[in-house]
Amino acid sequence: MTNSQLRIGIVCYPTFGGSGVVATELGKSLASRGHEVHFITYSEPVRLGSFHPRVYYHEVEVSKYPLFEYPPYELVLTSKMVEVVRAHRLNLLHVHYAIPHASAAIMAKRILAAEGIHLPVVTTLHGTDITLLGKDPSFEPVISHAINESDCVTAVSHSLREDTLKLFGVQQEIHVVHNFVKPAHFDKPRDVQSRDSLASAGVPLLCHISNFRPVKRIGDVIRIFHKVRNTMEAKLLMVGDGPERHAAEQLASALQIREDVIFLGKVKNPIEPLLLSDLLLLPSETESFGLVALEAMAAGVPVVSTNVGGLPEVNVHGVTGFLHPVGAIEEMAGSALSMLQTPGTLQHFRDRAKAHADGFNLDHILPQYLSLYCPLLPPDISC
Ligand code: GMT
Repeated sequence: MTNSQLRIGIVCYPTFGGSGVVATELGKSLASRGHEVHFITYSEPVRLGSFHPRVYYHEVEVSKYPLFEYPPYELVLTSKMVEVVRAHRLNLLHVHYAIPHASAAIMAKRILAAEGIHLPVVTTLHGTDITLLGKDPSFEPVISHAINESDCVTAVSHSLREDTLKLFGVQQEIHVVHNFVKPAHFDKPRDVQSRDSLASAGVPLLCHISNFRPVKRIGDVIRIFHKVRNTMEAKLLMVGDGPERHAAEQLASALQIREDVIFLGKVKNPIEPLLLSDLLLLPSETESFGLVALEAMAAGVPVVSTNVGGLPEVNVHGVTGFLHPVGAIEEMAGSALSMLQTPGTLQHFRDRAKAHADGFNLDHILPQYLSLYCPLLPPDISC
């Protein structure tokens, strides 16, 4: 095998969601190992940051032609994939999230095949593409087709793999590759000034980070905190924004804890507020993995979460935090208090959370992706 580097296209949602974060960090890491990485998406991925050697960004711009009541994003994305593969002689396309990325990639693969260009497609399933959209019959045939026609399919947890097999007519093997963190991102001293601006010394700071969609059960976050607040002084940091924010603010007012709940809005890098926090609340209805739980743990922040989906593969009950059934507000508040009321106990959980997160170090996960890419690549590509 000679030393030709991989030229890979990565397609993802560029926004704050975990799938975009995972795709972006994976791409940056491949580039830092000498591979050429082309992001194809409708705006610059939020975690891309400044210039990185061997990283390129191709924007997908949808025409505003007046006849289009629904702009055909998937078609424009497909054409962009074809254009970038041709122009940069990509060896592989890795698409994150089934709809519309995997289906567009399969169409691009067909178009290129007609020109004699072989384009392997790796699809990573992230969660809501399967657990929410997958339940909608209007998407089922497209998602099944995209999964079956991909050259390799991965899911971010065993739980998501099981859900995919249950919900879709899938003949493909589905490989589990867990999400990851880069420990270097978390090796920062606590910014005491910022911490003091949120909560006085000795007052615990609880945190929730999400897109504030119904699936995150934002009302439960506020109710759990209310119970904690009834027992001890504490503050809650709400990071993110979305459809449930207004209701959450109203609930906090109704429960008379509004002044102890800080709604920060969207933050580009959630690691910063995590590094100031003492505990993460994640009472989601469903969570294929829960990247924010892993990021919290890597920041030395224990997690009180539900025991759904992939969360038990990340958060270990009684070790890195606690897991309870969906809606078990009393139990989740009790677990939070059991850690927060004794500083020694909290420190044990913090240490174990950080140690456990190291098992999800990008250095362990990247080789798993490379070993899946390798058999799909020409023999002269080093992987
Ligand atoms: O939470 C969402 O709805 C956004 C979605 C995304 O695109 O980031 O999150 C899913 O993918 C993440 C990255 O793999 C997982 O960590 C989240 O658990 C998953 N969300 C759900 O399953 C609800």
